[in-house]
Amino acid sequence: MDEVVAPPRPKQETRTERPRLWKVILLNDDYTPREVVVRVLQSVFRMTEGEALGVMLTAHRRGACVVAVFTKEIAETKAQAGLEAGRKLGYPLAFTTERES
Ligand code: TYC
Repeated sequence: MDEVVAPPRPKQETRTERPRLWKVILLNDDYTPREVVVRVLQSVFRMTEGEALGVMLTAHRRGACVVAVFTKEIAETKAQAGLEAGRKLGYPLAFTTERES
């Protein structure tokens, strides 16, 4: 049987762009109790108590701390959820989002 050799296929350019990532940043304030910050970080960002304590202390000492990195929509949703969790308890806990790189 004759062998049929397929002609080489033209190379296809496939460019897969990496999704841009956004940081969720916790901001320090003078009113929210430390335990509240830790509790909100644990519930909204699924952190262990130790992780949450570290992030809270960094924000407390330096003014802000990156909590986590997500795609834009998830970062904004998480920041809003953190803000609402603090507000529900009567505190002005604040988060912002910032594009990474
Ligand atoms: N600075 C607050 C206090 O002394 C605690 C705190 C830490 C608040 C981090 C917000 O993002 C924050 N009670």
